[in-house]
Amino acid sequence: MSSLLILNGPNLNLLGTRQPEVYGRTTLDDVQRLCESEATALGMTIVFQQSNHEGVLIDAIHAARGMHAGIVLNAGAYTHSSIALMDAISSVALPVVEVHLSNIHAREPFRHASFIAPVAVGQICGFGAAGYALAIRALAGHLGRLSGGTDS
Ligand code: CA2
Repeated sequence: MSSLLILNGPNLNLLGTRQPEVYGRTTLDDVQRLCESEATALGMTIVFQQSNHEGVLIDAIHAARGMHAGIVLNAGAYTHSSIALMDAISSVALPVVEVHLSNIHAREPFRHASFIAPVAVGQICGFGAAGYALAIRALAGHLGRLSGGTDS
């Protein structure tokens, strides 16, 4: 059975407790349950992780090689700053779907740029927690695990 790594960056542990007008009231535990349910429906398993530390996120990406078929990544604010995360993704050659709860393109200009996007299969943003389920489904399609077609 294929496994996916769902990796969350800085401050996402606070989800549902602060700034509900931006990020909603869903907690990270809720997001984990949603991801587990979506993966199960697709015959896949997940490992769900969050860290506030760039190096821990990089280690998790490195460790995903040989363990997971792909990665759903919400790198939080590191999205807009971390060449090291971009290099880590390039080095493991695993498909990554970038996800954001908010529509980063409708927010401050500094959030419009992503170091993850150039090395990701695609980006999903602006759909709140549902974006994680969409990202899992997109990754399953990319991996050829959706029935009824060979679409990427
Ligand atoms: O929209 C997203 O998912 C973001 O990745 C969230 C990051 C932000 O820096 C990105 O630009 C977009 C921030 C995560 C902070 O999460 C919090 C959640 C609740 C309360 C405070 C912070």
